[in-house]
Amino acid sequence: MAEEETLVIAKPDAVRRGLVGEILGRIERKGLRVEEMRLTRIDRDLAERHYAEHRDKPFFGELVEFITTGEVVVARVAGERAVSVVRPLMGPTDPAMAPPGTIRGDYGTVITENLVHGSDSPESAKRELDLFFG
Ligand code: 3AN
Repeated sequence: MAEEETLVIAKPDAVRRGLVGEILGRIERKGLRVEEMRLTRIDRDLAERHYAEHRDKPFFGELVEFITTGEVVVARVAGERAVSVVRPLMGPTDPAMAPPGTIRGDYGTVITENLVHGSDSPESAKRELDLFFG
């Protein structure tokens, strides 16, 4: 058994479009648990810390801009291999290329507005969970 925790964020596009239940429902039906969650707004400072690894990327400004445009739902999700299990449920970063059956593949077309964030490693998960729930 490899019980893990990961951070899931339903991004502002998901909240605006009423897709929070759909996103968290898919994660729950897969067999993971939502252990803590809240509707919140991410301010610029927190967004820049959360996305620190992308600071030098050309899309950094757009990324921070978008995640701060509206309310998000942040969730602490736990279960067997939770970090690895959430990623394929989300689908690839670009929704236009994401296969049907994934969250991004079923609901998105625009790379910035890709509905959901999930930590990409156990180390990122720990850092991100500390930022949002520490
Ligand atoms: P993922 O969310 O699939 O782990 P990352 O960590 O590579 O993707 O990128 C973080 C976020 O940055 C993505 N969720 C997406 O919103 C944005 N992003 C990544 N690549 C691009 C890009 N080429 N152009 C615009 N935004 C991007």
